Amino acid sequence: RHKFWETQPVGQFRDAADTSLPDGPIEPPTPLSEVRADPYPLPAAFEWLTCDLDDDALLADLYSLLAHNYVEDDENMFRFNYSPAFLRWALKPPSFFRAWHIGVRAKESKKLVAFISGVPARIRARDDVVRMAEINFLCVHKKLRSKRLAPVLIREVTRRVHQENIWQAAYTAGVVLPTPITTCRYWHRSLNPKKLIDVGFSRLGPRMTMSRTVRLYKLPDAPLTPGFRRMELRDVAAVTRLLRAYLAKFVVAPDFDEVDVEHWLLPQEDVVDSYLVESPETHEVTDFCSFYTLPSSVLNNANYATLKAAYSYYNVSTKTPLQQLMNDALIVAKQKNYDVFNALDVMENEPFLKELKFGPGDGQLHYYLYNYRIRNGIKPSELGLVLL
Ligand code: NHW
Ligand code: EN5
Repeated sequence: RHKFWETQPVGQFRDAADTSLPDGPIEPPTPLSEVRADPYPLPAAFEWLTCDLDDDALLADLYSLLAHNYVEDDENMFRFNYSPAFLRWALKPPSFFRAWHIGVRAKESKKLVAFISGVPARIRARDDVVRMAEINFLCVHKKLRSKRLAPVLIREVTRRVHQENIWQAAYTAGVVLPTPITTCRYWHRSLNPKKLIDVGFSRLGPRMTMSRTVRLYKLPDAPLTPGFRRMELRDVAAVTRLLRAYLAKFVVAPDFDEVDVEHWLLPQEDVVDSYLVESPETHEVTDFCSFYTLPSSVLNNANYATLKAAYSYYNVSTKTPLQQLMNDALIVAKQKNYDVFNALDVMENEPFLKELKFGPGDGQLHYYLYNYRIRNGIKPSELGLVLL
């Protein structure tokens, strides 16, 4: 069934019943001298290209490959449209490796036709903090699909990760592979219901009129919580403390330090937004919420070309109830003209999703670890990791 995945150190469907297998690495590291020294062979017309994302022309080529060939929903109505600034942010975190930004181009035309990337991360699984690669943006041009290029890209990124003495990875996919550690559902909160209905993202409910629907999703003009404000550079230490304490509750979560928090959570226009609650009395930072910006192209619609979507990222509440905090996140997203606010049922999200008028989407997101077994998997509520 899975000619490629059967050969890889991942949980195999056939081992699911075996309770003797322990949590942790599936196979041990090999000496670095035994890591294959040269790139895997590509079909003759193609060549590897290590991408320099500081090069605006190369970044534009990557943006365009993904904008035309990356992930679509099951009915091919929408396609993710990661912006160039977002890609630079996602792929250049602290201590990133340029060798993990891997393109494939046509030798003759020099056109970029495929891509895969990794970035380094420390991820904790139970008590074990593991150096991993987060793998993302695997893409093969539509005209080159089903030719077994994806396994070559995956083997090549694996080789380059091994060269850095890293032996585990985390990744997500909308498709089922061997074997998810957990399966999450996307939830959607309409901010601009009329547009969402016009483009086919959502439907008018039974016995609902457009004006009743617009009223249903109405939000206040400004955040309600006193002391709610945008995160700034001076907040990095406080946010790191809040986030580390919170993420400790989950079975699988990133191990963020201040350097990571500055990169992943300091606001960047149209890339990542973070807000916090600073107590008006004590000036203590007590709560935090964040979302990232990932528009989707609207395919085949006469009136609209893109949907502006916010995706819930990391949220921490210690004083302000999480539901109230997320309501303020919806309000600022609405102020900033987002059409929809999306979230997964990870961490403690489930209760507020229902209360704040999110509805379940038709998409799922499966989470995977490479060369790391977690017996029986975990529940979405035990997962403290959000990948982009
Ligand atoms: S998930 C988004 C993936 N990208 C897209 O869906 C974009 C649109 N689709 C495409 O570009 C986020 C192509 O359809 C792709 C497959 C390239 C997906 N993950 O070349 P073939 C990520 O980026 C397996 C893993 O003929 P294709 C995460 C498939 O099961 N494997 O197919 C990426 C089959 O293997 P099997 C996937 O349609 C994580 C084989 O590929 C997959 O032309 C990567 C068929 O290949 C997917 N999303 O190209 C793994 N989709 O065994 C990282 C298909 O079943 C692992 N396949 O026969 C860790 C590595 C690092 C380790 C470090 C220690
Ligand atoms: C790697 N980082 O399917 C990610 N999106 O529900 C790669 N559905 O937008 C893997 N089909 O339900 C990504 N509207 C896997 C996800 C791929 C994209 C995807 C889904 C997630 C999605 C929308 C549109 C469906 C269009 C037809 C959807 C319903 C919204 C409605 C709003 C009002 C309340 C009820 C729900």
